[in-house]
Amino acid sequence: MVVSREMGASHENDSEAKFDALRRAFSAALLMGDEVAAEVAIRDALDANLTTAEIDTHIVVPALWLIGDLWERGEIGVADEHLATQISLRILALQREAQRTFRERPTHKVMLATPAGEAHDVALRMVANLLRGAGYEVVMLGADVPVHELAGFAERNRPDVICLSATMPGSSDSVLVAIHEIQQAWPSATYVIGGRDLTSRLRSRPGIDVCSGVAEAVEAVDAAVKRADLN
Ligand code: B12
Repeated sequence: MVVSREMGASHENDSEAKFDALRRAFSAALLMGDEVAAEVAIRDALDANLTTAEIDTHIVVPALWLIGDLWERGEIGVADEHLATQISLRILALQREAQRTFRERPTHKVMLATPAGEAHDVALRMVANLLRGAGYEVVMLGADVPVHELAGFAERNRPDVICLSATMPGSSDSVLVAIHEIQQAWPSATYVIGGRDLTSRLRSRPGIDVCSGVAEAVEAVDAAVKRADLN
């Protein structure tokens, strides 16, 4: 028992060391605007059999947060931040190519968007990747979508689950307005939502699951779909 606990701890240390090395390599590549080095870091992560959720959570997300902190402190410029974001978005595409898709849940459709005024959609793109990998049919509308468009699109396309994200102050109000409008047009959907402005203000309630990280998305959508299937 003692031995297996020690082995468990050393396995965790190994994983942490692996995440740490890859996170440093990826962050350095973003800071230098070196797309090739960024891709090498992510290919190393894929070769080390890290899952998409692990790569997002332990490598790409902290690197982007670091970029944001340096940008806020004026240590890097807007162009550096934009380049880091573009490289990260290309990395998500690379992950998507590398991903094997299991068609386990092909009959369920998930729609993703950020409401009008919210430009931050990297987290949702990660969620889209994870859901595709899990076999969901994914409809990614992207950022800054007017509320009436979201409602109309949902009514026409009938998603089972809708994922929304809110980063900027005030965006969670837009998310709540969007949910209200969509519910009028298409009442059958349930919601999985996240983003720093939401998690600081809202808690999960029936029909709306508030997640703090992209790695929670598949489980939350699975649970939402299961509840809907039972009804
Ligand atoms: C990239 C970036 C941009 C890009 C976005 C491009 C894009 N396609 O998304 C651009 C250049 C457009 C941008 C614009 C702006 N930005 Co900006 N941006 C960032 C940056 C550097 C990274 C954001 C990011 O992608 N993070 C990685 C993602 C994966 O993590 P995350 O969003 O934090 O999400 C986590 C959770 O919240 C959760 N999650 C989020 N959504 C969802 C959804 C679901 C369904 C689930 C399950 C989970 C989930 O999962 C993630 C963790 O696993 C951040 C820095 C930071 N600390 O985040 C600043 C940051 C968010 N931006 C900021 C600012 C101020 C702006 C601008 C106002 C700048 C300006 N003066 O123009 C504009 C506002 C635009 C707008 N109206 O929305 C501030 C926000 C401060 C605040 N809250 O008040 C930050 C924090 C930078 C800073 N430190 O000052 N930005």
